[in-house]
Amino acid sequence: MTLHTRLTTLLGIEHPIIQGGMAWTATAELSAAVSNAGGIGVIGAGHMPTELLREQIRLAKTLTDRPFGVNLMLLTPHIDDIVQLVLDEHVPMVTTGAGNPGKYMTALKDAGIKVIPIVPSVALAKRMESIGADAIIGEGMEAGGHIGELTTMVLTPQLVDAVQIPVVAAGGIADGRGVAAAFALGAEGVQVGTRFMCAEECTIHPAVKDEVIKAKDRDTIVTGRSTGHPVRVLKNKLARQIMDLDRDNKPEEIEALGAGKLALAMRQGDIQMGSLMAGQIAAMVCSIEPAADIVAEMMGEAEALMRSLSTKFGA
Ligand code: TUI
Repeated sequence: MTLHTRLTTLLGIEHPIIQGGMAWTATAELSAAVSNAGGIGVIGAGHMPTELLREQIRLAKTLTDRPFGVNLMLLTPHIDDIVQLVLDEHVPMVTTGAGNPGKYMTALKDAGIKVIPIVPSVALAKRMESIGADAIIGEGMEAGGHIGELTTMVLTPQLVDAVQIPVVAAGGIADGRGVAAAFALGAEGVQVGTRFMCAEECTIHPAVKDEVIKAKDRDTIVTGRSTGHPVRVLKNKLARQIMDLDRDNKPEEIEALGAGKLALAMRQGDIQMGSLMAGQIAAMVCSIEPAADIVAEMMGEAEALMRSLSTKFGA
């Protein structure tokens, strides 16, 4: 059995796994490794300067012949330049996060780019389908980084019922059980972020990988609710300081304190004052492995599990 779905056909990939386009984390090296493994890697543009992203895209093209993507983080002030760059570089696919990509949809589609918005709600999913999205990623609040309000378990089947385009489940998925569960809910693919933080090819600071591996079930927290942009992170000194400011309802001070802190963690390895964005499933990420092993293990487990479930419960 291989899990071929409308998503694998749409993207021309072997396995229905999208690697989360994590800012300062999902670099060309990781993305190319996931694409080479038969999933699709996604470079996280985040707040990256345009020229650096251009280098990353070109590096990915040297590391893989397979399709890869770029995640457009819509809150970044120079997002217009970033969109122009992905058009100029003929990136095969984009995911979008932290906003509504409607303004860019026509230009991206006209360039032949597959557009897969990440949505936290049914309403936004329907809007995205109506303006031509190729698929949607429904991200539950188990995920790391900027999140919505609904869980993956609750969001995924509602999206599947609400739209005709393929639905990809995200948030809380790091092994074959998560993949099989997503398929049971009607998803045609999964997006995986936190587990790929601990891929060998992921270039984040090793101290952050250690924190993910050490994390237990209750070690993440949602900070910054008062800013309107809640963010799930591993608990550390920065997270406690932001929680204090949240309690005192000081969103401007949170924005100021948070600036630059993701790169401080991921690139410089400051695990106390850096922003350790990671999902709840960090608790189940226990080792550093090549991206190809992660993809093969997750898909193998999912296929075996689905087979054994149908034996156990099938007619
Ligand atoms: O985008 C993400 N995760 C992210 S982005 C990021 S960088 C950042 N740093 C600090 C504050 C905010 C962002 C770190 N992690 N995931 C995809 C995602 N998108 N999750 C939720 C959403 C979302 C939320 C609201 C998408 C659309 C949306 O629409 C609002 C609207 O305009 O309708």
